[in-house]
Amino acid sequence: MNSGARTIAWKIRSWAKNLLLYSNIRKSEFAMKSTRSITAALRCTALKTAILCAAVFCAMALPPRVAAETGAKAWLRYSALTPQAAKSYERLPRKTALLGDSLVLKTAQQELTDGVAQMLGLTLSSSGTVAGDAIILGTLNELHALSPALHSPQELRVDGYWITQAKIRGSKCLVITAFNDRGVLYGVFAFLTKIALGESIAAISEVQQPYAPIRWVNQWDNLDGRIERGYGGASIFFADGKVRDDLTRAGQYARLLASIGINGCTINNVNAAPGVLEDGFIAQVRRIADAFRPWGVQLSLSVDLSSPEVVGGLNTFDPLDPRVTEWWRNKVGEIYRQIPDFGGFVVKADSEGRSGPSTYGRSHSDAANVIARALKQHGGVVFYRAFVYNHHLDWRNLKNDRAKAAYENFHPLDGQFDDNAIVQIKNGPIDFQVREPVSPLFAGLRRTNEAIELQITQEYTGQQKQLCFLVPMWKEVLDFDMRIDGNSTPVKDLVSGRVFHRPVGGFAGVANVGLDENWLGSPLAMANLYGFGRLAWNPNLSAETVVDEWTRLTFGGDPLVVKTITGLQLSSWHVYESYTGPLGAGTLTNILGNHYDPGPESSEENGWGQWHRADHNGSGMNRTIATGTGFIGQYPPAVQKLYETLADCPDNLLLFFHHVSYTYVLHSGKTVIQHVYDSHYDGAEEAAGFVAQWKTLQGHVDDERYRDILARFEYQAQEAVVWRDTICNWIYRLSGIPDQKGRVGNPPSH
Ligand code: GCV
Repeated sequence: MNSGARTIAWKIRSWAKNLLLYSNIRKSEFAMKSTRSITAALRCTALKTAILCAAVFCAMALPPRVAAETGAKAWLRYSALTPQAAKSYERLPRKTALLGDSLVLKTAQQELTDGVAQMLGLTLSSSGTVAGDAIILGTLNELHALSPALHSPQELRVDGYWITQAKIRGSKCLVITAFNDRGVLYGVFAFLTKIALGESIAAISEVQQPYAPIRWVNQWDNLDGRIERGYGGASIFFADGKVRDDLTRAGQYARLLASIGINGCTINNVNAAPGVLEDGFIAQVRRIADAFRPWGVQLSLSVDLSSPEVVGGLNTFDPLDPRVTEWWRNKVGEIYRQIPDFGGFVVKADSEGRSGPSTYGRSHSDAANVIARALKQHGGVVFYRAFVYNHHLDWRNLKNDRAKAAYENFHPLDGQFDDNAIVQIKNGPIDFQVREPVSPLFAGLRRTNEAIELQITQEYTGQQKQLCFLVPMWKEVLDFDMRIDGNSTPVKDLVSGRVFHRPVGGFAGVANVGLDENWLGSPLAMANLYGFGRLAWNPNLSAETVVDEWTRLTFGGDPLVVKTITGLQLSSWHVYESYTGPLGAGTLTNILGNHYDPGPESSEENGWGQWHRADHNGSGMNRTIATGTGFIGQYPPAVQKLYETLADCPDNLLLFFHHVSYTYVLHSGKTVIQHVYDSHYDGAEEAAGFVAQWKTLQGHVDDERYRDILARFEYQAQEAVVWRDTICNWIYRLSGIPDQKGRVGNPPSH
């Protein structure tokens, strides 16, 4: 086959592949049938010839192609700069000098050498000494030995770095220094990012410090290789009950994480298999830690509280039993012997059927502390999840409220957790819904370390099949001011430990990347992983800055591409919310099933407590102090005031806090029912608009990602209509109030 024929064959294959992708997403009978019939048709020679001719025509009509990309490199593409852009870096020293020989420093040096070679076409030699112009990589301590007069403009904290120009022993040097080796690696990534974004480094002197020490991701991987709420393929760590033989992807993942400042990764599901602590399994896990280590990513494990009994063979797992204390101490000792930089444990207890301290009438702090004490001498931490609630609540009792559970369980224990225990709190009081208020527990712990748990994997927000850029949501949460004692106390300052001067705290993101080449299943969803890392490093960054950086790094700097993709990403949360759960109703999905399709009826008449309380007259949970569940009373007074009255409560959380009639008039001037109708129709229209916007990028984005994303947008547009019609018809049936615009219940005739 000559190259022209190969190109045409490739085009046909990629059309068929695209169709398959579409059918995979939709999984509808229709799409499957079309795929099968098209595949069959392709076997017919006459048709083949016709399609080949059509393909030639189309290929000629198409704009020039951009080089193919799989998305595997994510934001670390290191694309070659144009000669003109590369010119501004021509003064870069051609040599690196490494002050130290740790694994992480060597990784930093290699990354710098690779990045500069790929982007600028320059070869950096390496040297242990500084003689002549050089890029110097090393900690501040090492640097001072070389150049005592050099002082960072700010005192560097753990993981913080300083990039500057300096004259050292008469030579012009570029210095990337930090408090610790990992900080040097972070400095290198930041430096390479500047080159990738075409930023000037001529007079660089920049200090960056992380907002909080804890910047971790959690993976919900099961040992059999499946991932709970994972939408990007099978586990990169486990298969068939064992750690995978090939851990290449684990190392690549650690590199991605390090590039955005993430320093820890919990590798297994919080619904933990006790088997992870069995003798023999630790030796397997050690191989994953080895893959993480060059990138400064600490490995941690989710553990089940019953492990002393199930794995250890004791007849109890009572956290106050001395045999249990001893068991944890020995087990932790064994782990650190094999994994000296082990990070610690994550615990989900007494929640959704997991075992917990309630079995013995003990408290969550008793359970956390027995593990924390075992970890303490090794420098490890335990994350104890506040996601504890009764999923057998009596739905008939209007005073019952799942939202109250985290505060009720943990606020009374404030001050009773050890200093290396961290209470990990989901951003909202329910469960990663498309919109929730912030969890009041953030303000309810003054003498306890906290971390915020954000969900990168889009469980309730479109499962990566639909676009939902979550950074704007996370920004609202992190910036939300709790007004504790009348002072400015935003959530970001509470979780980072700044408000109450806690020794440790920060951010945990549920990531769930998988073996799919592009990690999360969808190229655009990677903006959420990137955004999580960037906000964990600096929650003061704006959503606009984050998405602009991510887009340029992931797709290049074509102005049309940047404008279009940033626009799509920034509008996507609002659009998704408008057709899946406006006015704070929560994601009105099938909560007993896939958490994806519309299923408003599944929320009611069961004990899970994700109730919306919609009936014939109105909708919403009454959580007021005056007449409702009293949930609002868990907030500090200024926040109570914001939500307690209908007059003050913002429209976008109205149904979370209040039960109102369908004819209640919102601040916007619309009735609740008309808002619900309009919001769904507007949202579906905007989702359809995503397709048209994306199509303007044909030829500006490589074909692979262009087609993949186009198929996803086309699918999303259809799903938005399904959501719109399901929810609007459901609420119309309930309320009997027609849509003023005559759309609901009257589909346009074809
Ligand atoms: C890992 C929700 C999810 C579960 C998840 C749980 C949790 O209920 O649907 O899949 O379990 O949260 O965060 O523990």
